Amino acid sequence: MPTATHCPYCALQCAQAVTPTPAGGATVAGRDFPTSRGGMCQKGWTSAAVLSAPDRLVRPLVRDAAGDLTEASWRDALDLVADRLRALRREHGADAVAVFGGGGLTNEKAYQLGKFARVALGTRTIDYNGRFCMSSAAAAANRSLGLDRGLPFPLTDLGGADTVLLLGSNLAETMPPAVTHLAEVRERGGLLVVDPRVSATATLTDGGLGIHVQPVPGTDLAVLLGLLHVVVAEGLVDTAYVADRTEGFGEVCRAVASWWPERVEQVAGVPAYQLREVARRLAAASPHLGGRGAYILTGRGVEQSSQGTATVTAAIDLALALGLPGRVGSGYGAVTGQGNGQGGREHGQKCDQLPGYRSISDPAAREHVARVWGVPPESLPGPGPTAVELLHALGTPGGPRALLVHGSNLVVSAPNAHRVVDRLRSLDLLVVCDVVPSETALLADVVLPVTQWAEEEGTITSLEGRILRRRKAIEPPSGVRSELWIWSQLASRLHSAGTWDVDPADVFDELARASAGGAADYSGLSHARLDAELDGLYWPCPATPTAALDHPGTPRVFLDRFPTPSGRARFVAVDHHGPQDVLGPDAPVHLVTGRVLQHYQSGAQTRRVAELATAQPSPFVELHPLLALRIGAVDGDLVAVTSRRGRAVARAVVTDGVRPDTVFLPFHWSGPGSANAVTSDATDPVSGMPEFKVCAVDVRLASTAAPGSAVDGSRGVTVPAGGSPPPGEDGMR
Ligand SMILES: Nc1nc2c(c(=O)[nH]1)N[C@H]1C(S)=C(S)[C@@H](COP(=O)(O)OP(=O)(O)OC[C@H]3O[C@@H](n4cnc5c(=O)[nH]c(N)nc54)[C@H](O)[C@@H]3O)O[C@H]1N2
Ligand SMILES: Nc1nc2c(c(=O)[nH]1)N[C@H]1C(S)=C(S)[C@@H](COP(=O)(O)OP(=O)(O)OC[C@H]3O[C@@H](n4cnc5c(=O)[nH]c(N)nc54)[C@H](O)[C@@H]3O)O[C@H]1N2
Ligand code: SF4
Ligand SMILES: [Mo]
Repeated sequence: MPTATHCPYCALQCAQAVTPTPAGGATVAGRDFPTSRGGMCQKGWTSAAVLSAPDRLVRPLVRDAAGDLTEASWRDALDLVADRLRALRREHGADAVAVFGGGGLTNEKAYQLGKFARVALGTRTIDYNGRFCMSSAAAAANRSLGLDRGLPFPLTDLGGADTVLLLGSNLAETMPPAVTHLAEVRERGGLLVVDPRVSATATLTDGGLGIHVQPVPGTDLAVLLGLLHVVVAEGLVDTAYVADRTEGFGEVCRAVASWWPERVEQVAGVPAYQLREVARRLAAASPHLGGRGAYILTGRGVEQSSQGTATVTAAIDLALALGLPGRVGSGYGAVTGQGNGQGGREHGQKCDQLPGYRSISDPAAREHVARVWGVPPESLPGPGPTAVELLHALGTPGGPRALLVHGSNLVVSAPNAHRVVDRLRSLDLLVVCDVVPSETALLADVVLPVTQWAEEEGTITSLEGRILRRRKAIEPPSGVRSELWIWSQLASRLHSAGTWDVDPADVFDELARASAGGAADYSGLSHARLDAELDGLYWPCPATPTAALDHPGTPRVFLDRFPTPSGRARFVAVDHHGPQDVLGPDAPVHLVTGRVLQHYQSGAQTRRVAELATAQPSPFVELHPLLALRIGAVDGDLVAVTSRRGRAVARAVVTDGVRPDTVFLPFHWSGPGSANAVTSDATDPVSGMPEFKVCAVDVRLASTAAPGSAVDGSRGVTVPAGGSPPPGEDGMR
């Protein structure tokens, strides 16, 4: 019997039917669902292969005296971790133990990890890879709209609009099945794509189906200020909406006055006539001028910047001026990335947050959550450092001495990777929970093999804020354990207060209680209720006095009011400065980074799937024919991309799909082709988001460049091959 579940990878959470095979693996088929419409991308179709990766971790590994990772029993591995955590805590204080989580963890795990950090470890030092992903969009939406739900409307609503403006999102490669929801908009000629590359998504505008705007990398904020300038100058503002539903427009009006299109053209390289055309198209699609509706959506291309929060703020300001948010058929949204990128940012993995999207600095929130956890509110630590600050502090005087990693492959995915590897190596204790020997796991002192995706029960909150059941379809290898079990074991060894459930349904019930009354309220939900609702339910979904009147969930938020103190959305004035890593004679070319269809993130999972690895076997760099000519490179040559921090060597793909002043490098690989050896770890002052997308580089043939060093996790490691673990003691392995 197939089990109804959802894809292990991105936030679209395509619906799957997973059937176990007699050999211990599984087959995966598409299943009808509103967002994926039965479809999947190549990663989804091949996702079962990760379950039986040849080097799947099936036993705990502990680094021995010779420096090799060798097998250990669960009892020994957990005793070792607990003993060392206790000692470090005694010597250096609770904050010396740091935790790094992931947006791929289920809601149950994300919640329990936040609780484990605050209650069992008592540390404030916790953050997660969502800082690299959703933090700018979240910070801007919270500030301007009072709430951060990536898409505050169902994805299927897009089909009814005249225009969709996609800012720095390559949906056609990062969520291919979602492109079906743009079909009607394209038929109306209304797809507007802003990307410095001719991405797969930009080509969807070809043939009169829309407009591709190709700015200089890192100048989107100027483009948005220019668009709002045109809207104001040409009298296209929805004045009734601005008066009824917003505040602060006057200041924004003044701020955009100096961003006339010809000035934007100078800064961003976008023709003034094109800016006017885009602004007019958006306005004509807006309801107040009789249009069917317009959407403005942001992706990582504009968010992963040192002015990411400001850029999203400008996108929201533009949407507010046109009267889009909180109207059926129009709106602003951020396209959330990781499988549980939405739920993973609601329940306490963030450094300043408690479950239900509550602030850890809010006395009432601390009181409520502490009661659910059975601990005194004053025992909860305060806010900690954001991800990049946390990573930079590792092993420094006064910084954390230990790090626990759950669901992130930092060595490949964190910015300025050489610095990160350096910091990881300086730790007294690195513990990594993973399903495969990722580059980060290979650096660890202790590696704990965990269950994944189709091997466990749980819930995921998709990019629309829709809570879905992830179900167990196959038995995990006998040596692996769920992270819920690992935390309960460690909590008991650390003599922690509180209860540590291991059944995901029980953990969900506790999460629901902890979230009650918060912005992301799940208190009306349970695994049982979600099992009865095959398409899931949207939050907020609060508990009601009687089950007969269950709350139906909230597909569209903001329809009546914005959850700000005044009930109005806030215009916030911002200004453009540009990326922090500026071009110079040593680094005259823009590097932009991003994704390809076949690989997921650090590639830890997809590089292990034969079909995907064959389709995209190695790192490559896209460069324009003019730049290729200048450095004497042809297709397939090895090219060195060098920044002020490091370099990557990758195969040249010569294409006029990038600007002559820009190269593109995907970040899915480690070793000599690691994009993050090159990227900048400058961060956004509001969100802490690193400037992944744009930095300054020198580009030349590898044979003529100075030698560099590769980023990888090797530390003289021997990883035992997978297989059945030896019998353990007391049922523990
Ligand atoms: N295939 C695949 N799909 C994925 C993932 C994956 O790793 N692989 N990851 C998932 C996750 S976690 C995320 S966050 C999403 C990300 O989804 P997207 O945001 O769609 O993905 P990216 O490729 O990171 O960036 C999108 C585009 O930004 C452009 N860009 C770069 N610099 C700039 C700039 O300065 N301005 C503008 N306007 N655009 C710029 C790039 O050229 C790229 O085409 O994808 C999800 N889906
Ligand atoms: N240059 C550049 N760098 C980027 C980006 C970019 O656009 N450009 N994008 C950034 C973004 S948006 C993101 S989201 C990050 C993502 O980058 P990472 O945080 O590295 O994310 P993944 O590669 O998904 O790593 C997840 C790890 O968890 C493991 N895993 C899977 N399931 C489980 C589980 O249930 N429990 C545990 N413990 N482990 C599990 C996987 O095997 C894998 O090793 O990369 C960021 N880095
Ligand atoms: S689009 Fe995302 S959720 Fe859908 S199959 Fe591909 S990776 Fe999985
Ligand atoms: Mo992401």
